[in-house]
Formats: sequence, structure tokens, C-alpha cells
Amino acid sequence: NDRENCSRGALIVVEGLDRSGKTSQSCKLLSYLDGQGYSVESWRFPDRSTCVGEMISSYLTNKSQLDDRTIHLLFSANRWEKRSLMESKLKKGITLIVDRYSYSGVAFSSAKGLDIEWCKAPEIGLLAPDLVLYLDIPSEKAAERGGYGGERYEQLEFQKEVAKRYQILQDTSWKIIDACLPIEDVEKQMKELVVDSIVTCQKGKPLSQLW
Ligand code: Z5A
Repeated sequence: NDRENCSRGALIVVEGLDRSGKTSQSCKLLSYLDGQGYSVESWRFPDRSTCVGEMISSYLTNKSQLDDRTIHLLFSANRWEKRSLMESKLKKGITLIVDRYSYSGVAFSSAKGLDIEWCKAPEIGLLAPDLVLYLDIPSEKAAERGGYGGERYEQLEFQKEVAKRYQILQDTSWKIIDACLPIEDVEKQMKELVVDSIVTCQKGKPLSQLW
């Protein structure tokens, strides 16, 4: 397949509040792209399968307590431990659909009151996404979707603070999608944006770094 031999894959990140539809939409994107013959994988952060990921998971489910800066650095380390694999997959022509990334890292930790520049610092040097699809939804609406589970950050007031931090983090790689639209409409918009981004990467857009 020529598509895969001569060009790199795209790094696509899906961000948004809890319940905004990231997981459902990432799944749909994966099967669509796969069906179109693209090389594609679906990733998510935190990656709970690593040792660092297990510490994060235990924190999120309230089984352990950690200092705010400590957990922030663990989330970042969880991305660093996957960085070289990420780069090699992209260079092999594989497009990655990544459910949450550094933007979640900074938005959630700074929503607790940590300085935003301090939060961004450990992310410097990670691969920069080619496209960030932000699933935009008011926190109240998100909370109505089946309600929140028992994880640490799943609280309405906190999600509101997170939404404010996400706004500050928007850059030119972002596309804002109205996540209150029907699932199929959200899906259609995302597909078009992702295919455009893949084509741009195939044409030789270089990989870059945060931040
Ligand atoms: N975190 C952090 O602090 N620092 C970091 O660096 C990172 C993360 C990476 C774990 O994330 C927590 O870690 C997270 C941020 C923090 N805390 N919070 N909050 P996670 O990825 O494990 O959990 P999540 O992202 O919150 O996943 P989620 O609850 O599964 O939400 P989702 O993936 O966005 O939504 P969904 O499962 O696709 O959809 C939710 C429901 O809505 C479901 O019933 C759907 O059928 C429905 N839905 C979806 N789209 C629609 C539309 N368009 N209309 C109507 N209904 C819909």
C-alpha cells in the first residue's frame, strides 16, 4: 500500500470533559479509517497497563492518595514512557488516535490550582499532535449522560474548572466540535477533519514537539 510506504501517520488527539464522547468517537474513527485502508491504532492516556499507569489508576479510583504535583508528574511520565513507541509507529505510517493527552494533563492539574506553566513544563519535548479534536460540551450536559462514576475527578464543579483551563490551552492544532450534536453528526465532522490531517501528514508535514 503506497499510502503506508512513503509517508508518516498523523497524531490525532481527542480531548474533552468526562462523558463528552471521546471513547465512543475514538472507536468509530478507528473502524472507519481501518475500513478505508489506513494503518491506524487507537491509544489512550492514562495507559493503565504500565507500572506508572497502575499507580495512576489506583489514585483515580481513590485507592491511594498522592500529592498534586506527584500525580501530575506520573501522568506526564506515563506519556514519556510511550514516546519512542509513538514516534516509531508514526514514522512507519501508522496514524494514532489518542484519547486524552498532555492537554488533559495540564487542564486537570491546573484546575486544582497548580500554576499552568509549571504543569506544562514536563510535557515539553513530547510529540505535538497534528490535530486536536476538542469535544465541547457544557459540564451540566455531560453530567446528565448516565451520570458520573466514582472516580476522583468526576464532579460537576471540578469539571467546570477543567473546562476553563482547556480554553486557555487551545492552539492552532485545535478544532472545536459541538459534542451536544447527535453522535452521527459529531462522527461525520471528525472523520472529515481527520482525513484532511492524514493527507497533510502524507504530503510531508514534519513531526513537531510540545510546547
Ligand atoms: N487525567 C489527568 O488528570 N491527567 C492526565 O494527564 C490524563 C488524564 C491523561 C481518567 O480518564 C481521568 O484522568 C480523567 C482525566 C484524568 N478524569 N476525569 N474526568 P479516562 O479517560 O479514564 O476517563 P474519561 O475520559 O473521563 O472517560 P469517559 O467517562 O469514558 O468519557 P468519554 O470517553 O468522553 O465518553 P464516552 O464513554 O464515549 O461517552 C459517555 C456517554 O455518553 C456514553 O453513554 C455515550 O453513549 C454517550 N454519548 C456519547 N456521545 C454522545 C452524543 N453525541 N450524544 C448523546 N450521548 C452521547
